[in-house]
Amino acid sequence: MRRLFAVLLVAILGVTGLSSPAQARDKHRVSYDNYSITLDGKRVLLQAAEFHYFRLPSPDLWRDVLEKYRAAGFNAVSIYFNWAYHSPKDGVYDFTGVRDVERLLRTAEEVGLYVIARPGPYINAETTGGGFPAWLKRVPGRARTSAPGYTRAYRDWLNHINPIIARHQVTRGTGSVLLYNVENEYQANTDAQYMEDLQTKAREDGITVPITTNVCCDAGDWASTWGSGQGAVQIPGVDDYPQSFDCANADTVWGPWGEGVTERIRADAPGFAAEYQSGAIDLNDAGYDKCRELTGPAYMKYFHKNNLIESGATAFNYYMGFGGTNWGWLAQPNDVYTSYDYGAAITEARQLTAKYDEFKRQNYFLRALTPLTKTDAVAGPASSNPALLAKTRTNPDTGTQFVLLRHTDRAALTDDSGTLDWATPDGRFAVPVRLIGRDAKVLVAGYDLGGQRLAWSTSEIMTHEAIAGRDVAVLYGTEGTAGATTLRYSSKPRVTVLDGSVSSTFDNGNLTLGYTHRGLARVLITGGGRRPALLLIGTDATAATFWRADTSAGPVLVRGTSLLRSASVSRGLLSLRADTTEATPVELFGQFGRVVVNGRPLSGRATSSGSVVGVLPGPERVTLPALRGWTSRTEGYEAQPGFDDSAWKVADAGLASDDYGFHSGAVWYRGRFTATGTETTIDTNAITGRRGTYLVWLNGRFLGSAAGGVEADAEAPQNPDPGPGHFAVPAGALKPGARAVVSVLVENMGNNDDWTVDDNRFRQPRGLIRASVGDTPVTWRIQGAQGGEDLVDPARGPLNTGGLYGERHGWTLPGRLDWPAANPAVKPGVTWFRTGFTLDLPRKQDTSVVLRFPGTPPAGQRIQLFLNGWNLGHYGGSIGPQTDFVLPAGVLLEHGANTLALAVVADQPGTIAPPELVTAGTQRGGVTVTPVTGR
Ligand code: IPT
Repeated sequence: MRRLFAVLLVAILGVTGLSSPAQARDKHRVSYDNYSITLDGKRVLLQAAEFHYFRLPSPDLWRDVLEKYRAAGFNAVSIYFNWAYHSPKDGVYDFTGVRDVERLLRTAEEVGLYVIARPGPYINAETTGGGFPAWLKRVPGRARTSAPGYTRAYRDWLNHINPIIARHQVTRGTGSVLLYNVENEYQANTDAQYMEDLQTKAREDGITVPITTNVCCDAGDWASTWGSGQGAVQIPGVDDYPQSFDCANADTVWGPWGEGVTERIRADAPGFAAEYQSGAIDLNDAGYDKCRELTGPAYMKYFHKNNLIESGATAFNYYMGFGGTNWGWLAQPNDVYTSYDYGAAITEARQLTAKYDEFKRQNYFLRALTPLTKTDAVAGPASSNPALLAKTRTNPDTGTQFVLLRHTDRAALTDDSGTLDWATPDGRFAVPVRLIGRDAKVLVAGYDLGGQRLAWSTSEIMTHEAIAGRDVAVLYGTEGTAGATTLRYSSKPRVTVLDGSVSSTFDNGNLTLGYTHRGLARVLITGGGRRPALLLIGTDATAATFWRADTSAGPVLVRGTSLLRSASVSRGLLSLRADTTEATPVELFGQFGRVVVNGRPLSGRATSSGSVVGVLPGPERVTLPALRGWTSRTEGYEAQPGFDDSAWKVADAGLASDDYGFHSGAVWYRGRFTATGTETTIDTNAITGRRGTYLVWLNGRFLGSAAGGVEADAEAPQNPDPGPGHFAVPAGALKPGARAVVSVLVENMGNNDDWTVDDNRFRQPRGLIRASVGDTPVTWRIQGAQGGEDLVDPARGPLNTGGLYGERHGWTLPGRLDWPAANPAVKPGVTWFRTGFTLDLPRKQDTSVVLRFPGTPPAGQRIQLFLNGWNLGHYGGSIGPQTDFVLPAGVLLEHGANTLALAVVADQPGTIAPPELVTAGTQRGGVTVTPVTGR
């Protein structure tokens, strides 16, 4: 009965968007209409970036990244919750240590970010199994449907994750979760009941915020089904990846997947770009710098702004803001390698890029220009030059106009000028404009800019703040181009040009300023019947030097630091937490007396701009130790005929490793048989996922290796021979009647995702799927990670280690082992290298350390690197182009002894080129990072 009621309730909710009775108890009310989401009746423009806590195993660094999101002007973070990351075994869940999502949600709230919570159950995200735990492979019933086995399993996950999310909802007044996302790109599927059940379950578990889902690719098909029918969500969102994932061709690609205009699925809900491309997976091993170029500032200017005005969407989530690391066996191997840097605005090493600056310029604008939360498309100004297009939206209440200026031909690279015949709310103007190449600008007219009235401007507005009784506005335009701004005054105001070259005319109430965008011009306007205004008119680059933050004494603008984390004012004392990459002048606009930055007093002097300037110190020099004292040890015991495998599981029900609870990384097989003497080949087949391999021995003798199969190809799902290997039995190796042992080491690379559902792709087996020695019967035993699903190391979790001998015997772990000095030569098989290094990095400074391997990743070697027991990467020619591996602080002990272990699986003789430690950046400031103990 309760269930029926809930189903009815969701059906009603789904259709009308009304709030549920549960909300009657809520402290805050989240609602929406066709324009925007509202919080307690106030319109919100939701500007989120995606963040994956499971790709950053250091909870203190979650704060670092989220503070960087906030500082860029994002007001929200979108988070997938990864079922596989929390559940090693059916019924077993862990939410502690690096899995403490309660702490994550608390941090998001403290930092001031709303949360879009995305618990799946299916998440995709290039994670192993698309977020499905590997044990789910053995649960019958098609995943992502109403099949009973799957339903029981996913409900258990939701039983665990939903209450955590529920506790942190905005509606409860105890958190910042604003939206709840069910499933992921479910468009290829048809089980509406399942989509409905997920929502019913969420409501039963206390979710009262609006429910959304992210719809892929061809949203139009969904409008009829998911927009209104059974399973429809309240606020459907759409995923747009206009630049594709062709990073190798970053310099020529321009919108092969369309204009990226977010389609609207429901007329009663706001447009929501649930995933809007901001980076890419590196499908063709071009390296993430190329992905960053593919989705760089030029792309962001054109596509983001075009989407804003074309779609009128008011909720956005950029995928990714920071990508992070596929540490351990987290990756879905077919599309990604260890780094999930994604070419995002913040690099995997947590450094800010030119994309970050562009986000800041755009985000600050979206935040400041509140009329953007409610706009209708209208006919815009006519352009005198047909090469230039002016698309317009207006706020029906304020009349404010937002004019998108772009090239008519989106691919045009030309430099074009023209005049807009612009009927603004403040009169009709002939406005000269210019656009160079694939740029786009959102120009504003008819806007109450604080206490000023902006008639129009050909500069873009970054932000404006009411500070100490005057308006401080930051405007910007393309370096070297002309700009003009018209403001309205009842009488002629006094215009003082404090810096730069700016002309002014006053005519008929219109004060028009003319200038060229260059450096930073400063214009003070007083009188004219309004409170004073300070216009700071810059270029893209100078605008990006500004940061804003709110304090109890009003907003502050800070210029010159490399980051502003937070600001607060107490009894006139302004305290800033800010980072610097070098000693730098800093300028502060705000209402305060004394200033401390990172706890140290700043001695400043007042300027004619009404600001305070001072100088901040930069970081201390960092020298990292050379990695010396390597020791090494060869394993391969399992290949020896006499090895005691009596404790191993007997593989008498097929060979697939998941069936025995071995889900990550290496798996050993040992097959015993009595030879007839006539055997000539050992024929095998293994599925590892892309980039995997397997090695075969006979009685301790290495026979060779083969590439593991993928079987992820939708076109050939039944491929009967995906990872074949044929190994000749050496002459005389098998005597008639003699006992023999074949040993196989399979390097599984993680599970496929299940993007299309209909082929149950995540279920494809891993490990050996076939092995025969002629017609001779063989009995097999199998060994993977120690303990299998019963984790011996729950802190590092289910995806950290596989079944190499050294992994099973603690060779990954911190401490000293009494090994001989390293011999850099490796033979086919597994060789381990270990060393230690002690760090004492400068305190109150954020140093990002990476482990760099020299040169191109070698063919024939696959190296897993463990730092203090944490598996932080896979390096090798057949794995990917990556040579730099981020060592996140927390896992990396910044003040103490660290242990580095490398497990080398070689399929041919070679030598190891040892890696070195390098810094990817160092800033004074940062967050305090405590060692990651896992508990
Ligand atoms: C979209 C997925 O929703 C997301 O999980 C991630 O996989 C992303 O792609 C690519 O990184 S799917 C869309 C590209 C069709």
